Amino acid sequence: MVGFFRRIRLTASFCPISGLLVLIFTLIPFTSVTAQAGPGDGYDLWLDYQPVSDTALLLDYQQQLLRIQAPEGDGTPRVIREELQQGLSTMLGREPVFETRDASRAGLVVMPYEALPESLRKNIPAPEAGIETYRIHRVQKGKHRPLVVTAHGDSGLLYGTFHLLRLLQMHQPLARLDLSEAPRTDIRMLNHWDNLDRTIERGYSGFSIWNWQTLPDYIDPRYMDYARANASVGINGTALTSVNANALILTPHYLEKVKALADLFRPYGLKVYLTARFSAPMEIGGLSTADPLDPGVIAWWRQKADEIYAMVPDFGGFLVKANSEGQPGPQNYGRTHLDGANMLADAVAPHGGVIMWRAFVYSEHDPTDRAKQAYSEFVPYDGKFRDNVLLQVKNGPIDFQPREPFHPMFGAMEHTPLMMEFQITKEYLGFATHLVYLPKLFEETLQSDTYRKGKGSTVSKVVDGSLFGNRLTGMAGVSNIGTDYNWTGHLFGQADWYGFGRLAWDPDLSSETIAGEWLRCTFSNDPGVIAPLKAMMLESREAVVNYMNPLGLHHIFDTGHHYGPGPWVDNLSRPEWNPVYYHQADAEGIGFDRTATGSDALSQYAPEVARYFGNLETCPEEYLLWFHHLPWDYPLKNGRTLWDNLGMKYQQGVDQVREMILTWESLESQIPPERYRQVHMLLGIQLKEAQWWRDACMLYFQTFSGREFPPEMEPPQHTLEYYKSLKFPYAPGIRPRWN
Ligand code: GCW
Repeated sequence: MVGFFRRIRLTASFCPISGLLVLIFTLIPFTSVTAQAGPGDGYDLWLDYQPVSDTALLLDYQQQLLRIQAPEGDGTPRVIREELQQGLSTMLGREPVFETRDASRAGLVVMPYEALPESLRKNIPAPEAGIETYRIHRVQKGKHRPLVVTAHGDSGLLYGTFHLLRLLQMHQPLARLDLSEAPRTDIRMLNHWDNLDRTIERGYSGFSIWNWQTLPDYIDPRYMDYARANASVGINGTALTSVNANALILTPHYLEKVKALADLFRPYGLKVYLTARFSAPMEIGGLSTADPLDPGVIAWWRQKADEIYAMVPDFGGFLVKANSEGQPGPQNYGRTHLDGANMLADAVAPHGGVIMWRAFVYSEHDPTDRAKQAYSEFVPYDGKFRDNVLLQVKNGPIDFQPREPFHPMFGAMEHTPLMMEFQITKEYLGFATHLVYLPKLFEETLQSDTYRKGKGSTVSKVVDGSLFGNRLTGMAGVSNIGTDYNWTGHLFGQADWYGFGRLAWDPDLSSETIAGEWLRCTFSNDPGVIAPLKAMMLESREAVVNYMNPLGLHHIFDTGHHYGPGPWVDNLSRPEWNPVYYHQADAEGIGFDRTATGSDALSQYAPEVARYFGNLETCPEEYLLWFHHLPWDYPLKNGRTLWDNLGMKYQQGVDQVREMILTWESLESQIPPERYRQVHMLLGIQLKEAQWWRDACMLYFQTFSGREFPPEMEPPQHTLEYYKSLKFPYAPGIRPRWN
């Protein structure tokens, strides 16, 4: 709300009389709607623009930045001016003045490159081509030496403005600034798994922020703050609805609401996308088939696309989950994924739209290793998709586990743009209750080497299109946002949203850099706060791997809700839904053999990668049980048995959470009390759940290994029967019904 309310408060300072009235109005929402609002509540995300405390720096900023020349007019120019006013007045303690007449007095110039006066332009290198690129340059020559933010398009100016504000939040000097930025991917988007009844599949921070009931007439201020937050990290797309799609979103009644959101988001450079239910022509169109080769179906989708584009001219396109986990798709009619994707692509092509076709498919009728199925299904179609189709591929071959090797499709489809899909919401990482800094996980995937064009063929280069010269590129993140006051439930979950955006912009950014930025913008510039918190965040990902799925274990979660351990579950209808399918524990040992003696999933990687993971000498221990089935007494690098190491890893995860708690407690005096208490309580839950994971998994695996726990491990707190008896029918995030 701050974006909205702060703007109102700022207006007050210009006119004392209206100021009084405004004050009355602002008090109402603060006391009624937002009863818990206050310092440290987290609503402002990384945009809370703390006053600059360093006096010398403050003076410098005030001298340079309080007279501004900025574009006039509505839309993005208005957003830019508002953001500058909000950010600068709060950080610098004084209202900036927008120069409309004498631009030569402006210390800060935010203008399109083409509109800069010649005297400035000759001293500033042009930004790279593109409407989203920008340059921030402090002019060094001539009488007038402003700081200039310039771009070829509105979006670039907006992104440059946010970048400048971030630099100020991070207390960076301005004197010699010269930086040039261009996004490395075209589509940088959030995927909301939000249902029309406002529940969120795998959502752990409240309900959907889209209030479909009151749209299009009631505009929640959150919508704008959502768009601002996304724009501030360069996110330029949002798929509003779940991939387990409901066809109703494509009816006129809902499209009016979609249009309202699209109109609001446009000035922030944020495009709207929708999920397309493949059977929509039957469910809302009255057709008797949804066969993608049927002329009536083809015409229906074309007409539907025309209808949407008439309302939302910059509509992004459709995101599709087809023939996956019970969703309808072209295979229901004996057609292929290729037929389905291309048919939809033709419908949106005349309007410049794209189709993001998800590669998350595995079949209950296919007895081969689930990890192999998407590759087998899609790779043969390489080069056959229309130009406006992207395949959206999850980071790993199973499903958003705490650790997976990169998906073998990355690098295997030279002629098809592959879009990365990360999960920002923590379905398999402790929900919104656990502090797990995800950019560390994202970075691990992006920096993995596919070896498809020799050493250095990283996944990041597949995603940004540079490895094969793909024209269209993108990255999607499954959103962790809901109606919780601080958006993400856990304050540190905001770092995952932030970090996703930053990595979509530049897939080679380091997770450490991102953590530093987020901490400075969210907490403080005090190195005594940043250093310990950054270390804690960077360590947190390995901690969750250790206490949930160490040494390459995966998918041993309790079923359905995926809350807590369930390695014993073996009674689900589909074999690959059962955790026992993934760990394969028996009296001899544990692990999934994906080498040539097993499922041979390794053969889907480049030979160098296959050899690396396949050879026990070189396979990193983090991936051991992902690729190999090994005896309990197999010696690991430290000379101890696999069994002992398993217990030691689980214990290490628990100890790491204890360390995180100590770190947090050591900073109590430097963190706003509300924020301190909230994170502290959540860390307490994380510790309990880490112990639960350790005890439940080790007791269960002991029934196979028959060995004593290693001395390093604390004894379990309960029996295996106790852990097995735990049931959580109301754990959050499960879809109300499968469509
Ligand atoms: O991770 C699994 C989830 C499903 C999800 C599916 C998918 C939207 O358990 O809830 O459905 O993946 O990605 O399609």
